[in-house]
Amino acid sequence: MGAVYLASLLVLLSFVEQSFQDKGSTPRIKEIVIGRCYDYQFKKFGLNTTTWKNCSKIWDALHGGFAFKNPCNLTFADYKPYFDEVEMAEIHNKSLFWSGTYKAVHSYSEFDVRFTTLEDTMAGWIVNELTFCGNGNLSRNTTDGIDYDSCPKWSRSCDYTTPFWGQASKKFAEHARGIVRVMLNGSRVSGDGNHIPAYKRDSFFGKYELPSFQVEKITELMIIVVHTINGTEYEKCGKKSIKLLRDDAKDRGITVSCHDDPDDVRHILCADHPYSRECLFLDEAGYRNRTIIRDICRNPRGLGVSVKASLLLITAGIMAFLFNAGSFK
Ligand code: NFD
Repeated sequence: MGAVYLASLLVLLSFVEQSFQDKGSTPRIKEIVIGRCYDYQFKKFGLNTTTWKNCSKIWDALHGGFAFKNPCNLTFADYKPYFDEVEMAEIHNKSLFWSGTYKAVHSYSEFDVRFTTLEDTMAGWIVNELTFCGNGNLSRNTTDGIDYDSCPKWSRSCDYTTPFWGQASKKFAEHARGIVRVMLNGSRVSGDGNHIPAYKRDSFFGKYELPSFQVEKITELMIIVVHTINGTEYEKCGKKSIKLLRDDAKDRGITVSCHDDPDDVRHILCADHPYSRECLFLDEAGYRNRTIIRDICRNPRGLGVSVKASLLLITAGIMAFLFNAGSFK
């Protein structure tokens, strides 16, 4: 009898543990969404409000997708009105995908300046980092149908974020054209320090983005592998899961190139670690493995030439001015 009681208790505890997490929907989500929606359009399209979309309509479409519903029963169809309302344009040679590199990728893209991530599109920008779920038991008379107390913890039987983010990922990939980039983490570790593959077929990138590329409209998949500064390099181009990605992309007929810690990415990541070996561009033996900085700073002959050229130009300018001033008298 005791054993049966204990077993039931364990099942109940695991159910509670699986079904709920502490965090509920983001407070004031309606105001945040409408504010972000107008702010995005103001930044993108300027003051010409005639081109702006109606953000209350966008909120209604998003809210209608999950409010008053059991979050575990959502499907892609629930959020279709939101994606129809927001729309998405084709992205030529600028789309940037990522897996396990959230912080690095957004420093690199710089809100659409260099590259465009899903979070830089209107569909992703509006809700990025917000939590939202509904609850089928909430009253239609006294509540807005949003559960602010708790949203389900992820489990295979209740994956309430995929109907939104899986669909956003799919749409984003469908709109990529020309060169597409993906930034992967060659030093990826879990919370308890164990190595995680840089590319996983069951990640959003592997499951919804790679399979949704319009292959005939993609000229190249550029894989960018970054490594944690001062961290362990578990994976590099052509090895382990990065080789698997190359093979998966090639099987789809996509041309692939791969780059380990390219300089432009390294310069950005190094802003936070200026004195580490990688950021001083020193190799394992302590030798500088690049010459750009030394060439500019330590070339007195080059500097002398440019100073002389500037002096000559200034002198010529003064003489021309004096000559003109004289001829106008
Ligand atoms: P990641 P990824 N269940 O770093 N995207 O390839 C739940 F609930 O491993 C953007 O999977 O890379 N959450 C966003 C999960 C979200 C699960 C999703 C899971 N099984 C996808 N797996 C976004 N902006 O929030 C992962 N997550 C969560 C697009 C996890 O919390 C982007 O265009 C992590 O914060 C990008 O190219 C986030 O999803 C690619 O898919 C990303 O996990 C990144 O998805």
